[in-house]
Amino acid sequence: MSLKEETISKATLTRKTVIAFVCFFLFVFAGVFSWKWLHRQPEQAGALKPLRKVLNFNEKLFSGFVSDQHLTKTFSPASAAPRVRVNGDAGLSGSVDTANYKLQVVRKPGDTLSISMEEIKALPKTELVFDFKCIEGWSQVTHWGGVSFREFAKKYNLDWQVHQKYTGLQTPDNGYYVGIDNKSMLHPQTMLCYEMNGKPLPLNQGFPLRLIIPVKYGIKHLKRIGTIFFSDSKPRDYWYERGYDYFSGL
Ligand SMILES: Nc1nc2c(c(=O)[nH]1)N[C@H]1C(S)=C(S)[C@@H](COP(=O)(O)O)O[C@H]1N2
Ligand SMILES: [Mo]
Repeated sequence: MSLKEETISKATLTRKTVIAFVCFFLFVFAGVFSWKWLHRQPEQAGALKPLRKVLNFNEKLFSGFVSDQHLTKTFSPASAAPRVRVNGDAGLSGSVDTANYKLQVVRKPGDTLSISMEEIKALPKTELVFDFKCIEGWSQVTHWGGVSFREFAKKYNLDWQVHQKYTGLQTPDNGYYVGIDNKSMLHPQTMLCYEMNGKPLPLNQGFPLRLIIPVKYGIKHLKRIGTIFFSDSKPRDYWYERGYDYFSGL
């Protein structure tokens, strides 16, 4: 292939140069203008409204991919980290009244089940070793044990409850709270977890009971569950209120 040199007139050169400069300044202007416009927009749940709209659109798109057939990759217990990273302590201040701890499950307003840890531990136990991912950018292979939420819901006849769109979970002091779509709650690997590396959960990692939900980022794995409830509208969510994605799926 030979490159052909082309001679153009001075007028053409001037015209092309002018067009290039006009385009350049138009793009800069459009960029600055869009940026200013964006920052004049009102906030919705901690995020500027147009950005929140994008997050909501992504949620619609990606929630279609949550499926019982897609299991999180699992590892051998030997490959789990012996020292598990601790992150986030909202809702964990204060002590737990271990002797009297009961999980509260609101079947409907005014009808709440109180379930002891003994009752929860009597249910079939499952274990999971998987790569736990935090939205801040770290991940770690960790080993958890508990009862699958599906199994738990079946045992306590929460049938029509889990057919509502969402489950809400909160710490006993309401300091941390999450809302999760029930398709993800009923994923076969989602569990109410009471063990880490074969031992009871440490206090700062959710003792006596936490959520492990591998189809979601760490922010949804609520530590120290006080109350569980169900609803067709989105339950309030700690990080959503601070501008993060509600769905936070993987
Ligand atoms: N109660 C409570 N649960 C929480 C948090 C928190 O601040 N409070 N932080 C979340 C976040 S951001 C992450 S990454 C995981 C971390 O779990 P770990 O401390 O066991 O590693 O817990 C989640 N659950
Ligand atoms: Mo996180």
